[in-house]
Amino acid sequence: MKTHPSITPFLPDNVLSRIADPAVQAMGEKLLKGERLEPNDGLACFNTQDLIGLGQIASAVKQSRYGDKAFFISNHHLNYTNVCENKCRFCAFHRDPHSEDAYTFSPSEAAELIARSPVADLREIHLVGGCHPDLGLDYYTDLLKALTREKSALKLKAFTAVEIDHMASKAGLSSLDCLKRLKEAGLSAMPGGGAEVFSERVRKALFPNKISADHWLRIHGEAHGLGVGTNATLLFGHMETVEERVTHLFRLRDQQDITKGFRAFIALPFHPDNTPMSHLPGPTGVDILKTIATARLVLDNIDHIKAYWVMLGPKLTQTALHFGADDLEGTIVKERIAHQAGAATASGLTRKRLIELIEEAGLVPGQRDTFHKPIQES
Ligand code: V47
Repeated sequence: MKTHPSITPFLPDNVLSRIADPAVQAMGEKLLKGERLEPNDGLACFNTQDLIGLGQIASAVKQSRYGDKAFFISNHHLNYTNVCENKCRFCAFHRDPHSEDAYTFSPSEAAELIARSPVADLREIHLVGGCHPDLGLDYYTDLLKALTREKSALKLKAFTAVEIDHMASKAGLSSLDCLKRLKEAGLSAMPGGGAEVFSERVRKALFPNKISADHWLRIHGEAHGLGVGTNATLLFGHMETVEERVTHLFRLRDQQDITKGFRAFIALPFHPDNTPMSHLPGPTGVDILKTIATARLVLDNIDHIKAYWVMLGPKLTQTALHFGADDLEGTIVKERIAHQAGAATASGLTRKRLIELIEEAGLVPGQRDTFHKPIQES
């Protein structure tokens, strides 16, 4: 089955013959023939010492699709509440309802925050929060309605599968019916959070109160069936094995073969500060680049691979754009989840700075919308 566009023009002559690791070389040859990778290829990506060879192949695949372009969006991340009953061990963001710094924005407060957004050409609100024990479905639909601007280019990418499951079970609805209600209220797309790593072993240890991999994938499949495109993530660099990362990527690829609604994949490097795992170092730069390159090669049916500047930092983000990533997320304005866990990046970046980051990396910036459609510059 051929899935990759030809990467031949983008792989300089003799690159494959100069790749030191025979497993990476064999993988490059498969891709040149348009063949799909298998799990043992995914493992070879993680186990190789030849980071540059792996990166050259991943970058050739990226270039075959997008040339020298790299994409970004003018968006605003809004976390409507930090109250969460799941209490995941990797998370520094969640609070108990009565904690001093617990907060929940009312729909009108959220609308007010967005009205004051510093992003002039706002195209997307990325809206996620904790699983609050006391909010009913009306709160979520009112929130979407309060943020919807009729006849506007502004789109709402809202609620992870974990939040959808939470609000559906509290309302006594199926996740599918809940998604229908949210779509009617203005939901355009879903973010990729809450997937963590598809491993029961890790789930039991780190996020036992969260939905399982099967459940997360089922809700995304349901959204795809309703025409709501979604993203996918992998939280890595804590206690998971490389085998578990590979399984995660192949489960996403299998789901996408069936329901076809994933637009982008985002690898989320674990940030340990203020979590019960603060003794861990988080993944290295090499590990982050390998994970992004591997995602580009394995996820041949997911168009976009994001280098999330908030969690990578600007310099590694620029590098990742040469290791298979084609998108660096957006202006964001006020990021909280990674920053509570020690991210040292700015809380948001201007459109101008995102453009500079891409140009400094030797690439051509392209502004996009939520659906990854290019926006013509005015
Ligand atoms: O769901 C939580 C993860 C996610 C930590 O879909 C952590 O376009 C690292 O999903 N260290 C939120 N990661 C971020 C996210 C996202 C970001 C940008 C774009 C999109 C998109 C999605 O971050 C959470 C969780 O999986 N997370 N704690 C931590 N300590």
